[in-house]
Amino acid sequence: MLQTLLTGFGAFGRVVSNPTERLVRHFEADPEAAKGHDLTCCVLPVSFQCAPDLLRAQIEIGGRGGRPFDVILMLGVASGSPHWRVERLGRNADAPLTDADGFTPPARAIVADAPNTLSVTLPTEPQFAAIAALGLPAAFSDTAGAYLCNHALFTTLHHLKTTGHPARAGFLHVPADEETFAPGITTAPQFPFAQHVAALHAVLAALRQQTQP
Ligand code: PCA
Repeated sequence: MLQTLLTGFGAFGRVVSNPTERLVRHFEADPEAAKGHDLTCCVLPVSFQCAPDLLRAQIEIGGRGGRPFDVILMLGVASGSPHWRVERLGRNADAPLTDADGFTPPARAIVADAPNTLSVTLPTEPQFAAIAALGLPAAFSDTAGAYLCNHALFTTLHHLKTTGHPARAGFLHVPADEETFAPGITTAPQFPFAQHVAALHAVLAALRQQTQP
């Protein structure tokens, strides 16, 4: 059984209901949903000040019985995306974009004296293939944006690297679903939440095959 940390984000900006929060809650409520994974589920606030600390704390606490995580799969909504985006890189750069706390970070490196990019350590091809096999649009991505998702991804990859923690970490950006925005305010692509659930099922199954400890 893999010890797996599954994270999503809460609401921010025009995203009144983040599908990744609902996905994490959905899988948390049904422990059988992710066969082969002992899931620890965590919904993060869209907060530059809180999210990285919460992630680091959860990684140090570990999964069931304090066992170290084998897999860290982070989810975020890419609200204008027509694809499920399998992220390949975290970038060491913030942009002055305001978070849900009203905080705006300066445009600068996230971690001074760290590399410009860090590669995710979960295998990406099986995630892509799992989503595509459902007939859903999947894409690889070399930028997780310049907002909280990238910030959380980069700080987590950096933390794992500098502490020598064995967990493998990755990030999946999902498109909007029918509840993401208030009605009528956007023409962004939207997919039924049931497809989000199916995609995450498939990705977790693929990761189980690829990452047995
Ligand atoms: N998406 C945002 C932050 C939280 C989320 O779900 C992003 O792509 O950075």
